[in-house]
Amino acid sequence: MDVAVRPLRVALVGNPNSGKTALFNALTGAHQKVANYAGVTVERKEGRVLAASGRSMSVLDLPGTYSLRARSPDEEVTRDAVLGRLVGEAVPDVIVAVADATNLRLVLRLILELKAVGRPMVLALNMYDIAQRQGLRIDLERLRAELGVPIVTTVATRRRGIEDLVAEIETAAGPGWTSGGETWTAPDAEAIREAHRRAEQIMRAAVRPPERPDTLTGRIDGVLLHPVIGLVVLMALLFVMFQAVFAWATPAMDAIEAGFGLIGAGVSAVVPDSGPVWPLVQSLIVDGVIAGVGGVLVFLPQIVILFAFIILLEDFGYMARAAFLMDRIMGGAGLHGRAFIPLLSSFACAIPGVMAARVIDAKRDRLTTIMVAPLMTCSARIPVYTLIIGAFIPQQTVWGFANLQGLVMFGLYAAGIVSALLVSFVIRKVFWRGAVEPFMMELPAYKTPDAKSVLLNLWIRARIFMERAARIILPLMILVWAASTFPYPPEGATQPAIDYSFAGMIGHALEPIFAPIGFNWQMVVALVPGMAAREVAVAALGTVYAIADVESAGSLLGATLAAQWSLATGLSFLAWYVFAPQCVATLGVVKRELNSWKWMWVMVVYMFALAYLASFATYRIAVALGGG
Ligand SMILES: Nc1nc2c(ncn2[C@@H]2O[C@H](COP(=O)(O)OP(=O)(O)OP(=O)(O)O)[C@@H](O)[C@H]2O)c(=O)[nH]1
Ligand SMILES: [Mg+2]
Repeated sequence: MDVAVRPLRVALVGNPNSGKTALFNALTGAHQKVANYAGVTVERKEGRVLAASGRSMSVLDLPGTYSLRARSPDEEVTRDAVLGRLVGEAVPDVIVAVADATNLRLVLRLILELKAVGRPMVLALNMYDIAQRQGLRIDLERLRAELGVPIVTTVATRRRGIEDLVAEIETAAGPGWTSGGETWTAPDAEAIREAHRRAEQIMRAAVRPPERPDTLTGRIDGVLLHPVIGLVVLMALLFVMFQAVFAWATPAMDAIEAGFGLIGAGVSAVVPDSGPVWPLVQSLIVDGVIAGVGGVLVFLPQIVILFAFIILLEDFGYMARAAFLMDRIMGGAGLHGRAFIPLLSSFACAIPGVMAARVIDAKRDRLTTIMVAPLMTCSARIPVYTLIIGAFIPQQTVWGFANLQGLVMFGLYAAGIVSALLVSFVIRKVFWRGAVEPFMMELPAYKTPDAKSVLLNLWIRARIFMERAARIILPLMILVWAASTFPYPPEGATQPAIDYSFAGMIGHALEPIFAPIGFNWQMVVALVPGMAAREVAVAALGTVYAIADVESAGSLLGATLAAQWSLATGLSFLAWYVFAPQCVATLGVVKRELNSWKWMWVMVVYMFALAYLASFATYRIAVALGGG
């Protein structure tokens, strides 16, 4: 390729949690996920920068690693990117070693390894603001001399030092490029010891310990990592989170509902309701789009509140502590300590959760984690849970302070967590035995969350939710509406029109399978498109009931369900959604990550079996107790 037009290839390499992604975002204007724990990035991501000189650069953000001697799948990505082993990808022209300036010891060894690769290199001394605040003295000249690489100090989150870094990268690359695969051989034990010695020597020569060491982190940890107090704080945080999801979201949800109600009424008023086509158009808009998509968008405030909590805790640096606290319990259930972050990510969505399992190096531990990740309560379940809780659980205060609906929500999340622990315990017992690896996660220093970055993250979450509504839910709802409307009932039909439609036929055909767990045919109609994405079930229920019974159109779905379903049926539906693998996208990712159809099918079968059993038990018990 013509050297003059080919963009300069730059790879960001460094220890986990050193700010590579923050730097990548600052360089390229991307919005990749940044958070204060190790193992956030598990894939390579590429972005473009235009240097002031007009030269174009292609920047790679990579998973964090301590060494090129990779152990886990995410570290292999980094190693292969550095060595130019990725398919269709050449070796980088410049390696940017990203270092947390407050934590140089470990990264020096990595830098020495990277130097052995022989590419031009620049050291970005990131988190320089924290280093300065602590009074850490780094002799930059000395460090530069010892390492033999140019150094730029950066504060990625404040975009400080970015231009200098770009300029240094250009200088390091020189006018021309030499390409070709790199030969790098893993160092032997003696070479590793030598690198240790060299790193210690450089530390002593160039770094003076801080005048004000970070005692705050230690003091906070004394409380938050305490085996008893720490767990109490963790439980209290979760409790407050679910209370907030219910208590604070209500006004905003009411406003959104009222908004969609107004739009629906407006459409009904504007569109004539006579003629062969107009009533159909009106039904499509009011019963299909508004009852469906609006019925899901109503849950946006809850999603935002839940994520605000999660993002704040992540940025503060609490999540790694929660992982530490849970390690004993998770280890007892046969889960690797590093499974915590993948499982935590699954609260957003099982897909990033399954991918985050790449940080686990032991194959079996990774498999176990992936198999249970979809049991964690993803945000697509929130609309389903909230709808049913709102319809069947009274809005009342228990024990004088707790909101009962919030408690039930807490219980559903707990059910997901407990079942994940139980299933992994069984997987361990049935498929393999042996000790779980000891916990090895670095505890990051506490950081004050940055308001701008929190808001940006929140916005990204909200946008994902709304885009799903537009891309997945809207088209599916048009299908559901059509299937529920056509064919028209025959002359002289006695039942509601929907009974004669395709949807009605499918629902009635499958109803016997679901009757033992208390589901009626309308619910079965909702489950089928709900396989695409869980919240579609809520949208589909909205449409099915809107078409079946005009008076319940739009915002009153909860009230309709409360009138049409027994309490036992409502609870059974909740139990179904705790366990059922109602998401084809997750199954696709599981197949891809494990490279195995077999394990994907094992997941489908075990989750459906659990769902059916749990719903059956819930329904029967509720009926026996008088809830039928
Ligand atoms: N104060 C300060 N915080 C920073 C700076 N750079 C990054 N951070 C914060 O440090 C944490 C880690 O940043 P990331 O960019 O996610 O780190 P990473 O190296 O990509 O981490 P992995 O993907 O897990 O390897 C986040 O909470 C950032 O907001 C910095 O220069 N100063
Ligand atoms: Mg990252």
